[in-house]
Amino acid sequence: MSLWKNKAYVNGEWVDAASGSQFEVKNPANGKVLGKVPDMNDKDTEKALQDANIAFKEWSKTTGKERGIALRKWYDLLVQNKQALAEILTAEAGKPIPESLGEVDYGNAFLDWFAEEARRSYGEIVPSPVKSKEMLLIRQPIGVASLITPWNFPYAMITRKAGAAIAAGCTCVVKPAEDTPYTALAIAELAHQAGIPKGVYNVVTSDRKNAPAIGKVLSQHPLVAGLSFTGSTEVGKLLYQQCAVGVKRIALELGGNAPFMVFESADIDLAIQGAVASKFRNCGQTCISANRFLIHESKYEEFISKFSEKIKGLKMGDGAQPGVLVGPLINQAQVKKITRIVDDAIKKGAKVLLGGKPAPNYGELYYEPTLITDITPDMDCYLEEIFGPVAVIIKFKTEEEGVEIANMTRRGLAGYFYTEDIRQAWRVAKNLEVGMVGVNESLISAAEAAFGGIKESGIGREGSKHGLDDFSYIKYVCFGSL
Ligand code: TXE
Repeated sequence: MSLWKNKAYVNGEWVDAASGSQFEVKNPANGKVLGKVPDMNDKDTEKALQDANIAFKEWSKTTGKERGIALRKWYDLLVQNKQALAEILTAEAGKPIPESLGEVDYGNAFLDWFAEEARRSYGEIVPSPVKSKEMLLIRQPIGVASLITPWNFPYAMITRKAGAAIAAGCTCVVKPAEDTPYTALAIAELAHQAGIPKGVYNVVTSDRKNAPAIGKVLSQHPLVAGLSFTGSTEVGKLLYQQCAVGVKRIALELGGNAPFMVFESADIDLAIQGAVASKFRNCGQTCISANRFLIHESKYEEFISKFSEKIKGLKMGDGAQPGVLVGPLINQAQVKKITRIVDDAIKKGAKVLLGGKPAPNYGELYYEPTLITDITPDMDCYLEEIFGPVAVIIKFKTEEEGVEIANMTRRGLAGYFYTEDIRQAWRVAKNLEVGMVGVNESLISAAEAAFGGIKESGIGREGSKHGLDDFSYIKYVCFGSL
């Protein structure tokens, strides 16, 4: 059966919007319409929440082992359908096929991980201060979870959240990004085939214009216990406020402004390899992508010259074509954003060494891999998450100065640095104001590790044993007169 589904998935059924409205989804590589899916609204979302709430009554009574078995069946089907899932992902998100295959592996790892963690949701027996009482702390699922996901990792952001929610005993309503609903629906088809009970995993699709109304329901409806969101800081802050009204749980992953530092003793070839992977993966549209390259003055010229050579060799094009390493941006809004950020830097005195403009010969949504130097703190590229194939380089003289520059941002998701000095490695790892650090490594994500940020990059951790925390609460049970 095809994994391309043109309907939303609610309560185990494939459904249209009650209004019958649909919206088009396009392939960013060539602008071709991939199909139409339901343009749902707040009322459709409310119905999904009600179904999820009914399902919660049964699902929350299952054992961790039973939930693990269910997740494992789903995982097995996702693994078997890896190629087809990656093709859907590339068609709607534009990333090269090898990257999509990597994302499917990465995303599946969360179901694998949480299938096991479901059985390890331990509580505690607390030594009582008095003989007449026994005290226990047990973990319980919070209830119905709202999951709002972005387009840059349309597969893994869903499995990372839904895997944790379902393992904890919650049911969920997912609202995928308007650019990439097909991946979410393909995952739903395989949930269905795997026998995930109706109402446990629901997908509500909508165009951008309905997202605010749906977001309001998903953060404020009385049946919602908590919300997990990955996306922009702007929308994250809004959802945080909305969740505050009903004192709902919230987990936010809001992107970063990662420093990528190269110190005096660094293995420069290793650093270049890491720099290319970190910056140009998914055309730079990754929340943990290197945003500012901070290079020690002793390595500056060498880094720029070697990095430039690598960038020149990156093949741009449709991610479905073999050998392509840099695909299109996701939509016009992102092209405009990148153009604004680069133009602002140029206007304020930055020097463009490579690229620096859109690449319309390839298609409407392509932007040339870009390298810019002479960056100053007043430039947008210094302060903002770039989210495109644009590398900006800053020179520093001392470790202290480098770390200070690295921390001069309101964001704190990931940070990377390259050094062969073990004392420096420990110092800098502790001093960077981020939630995740790569030391001589730029690909750090794993289901086993805790993913998340500090400052305005968000709250909560996904993956690892902490991944269940946002979807469970601790209940204190006191037995008297035993
Ligand atoms: O994000 P939005 P956009 C950053 C990145 C990018 C910028 C803008 O810097 O350039 O954000 O991207 C849904 N209530 N990241 O505009 O709007 C939307 O439908 C509820 C970083 O695409 O935040 C989609 O499902 N939901 C990031 C999701 O929010 C709303 C990933 C993300 O879209 C909503 C993506 C509302 N009012 C962008 N408005 C990361 N952390 O990796 C929109 N949405």
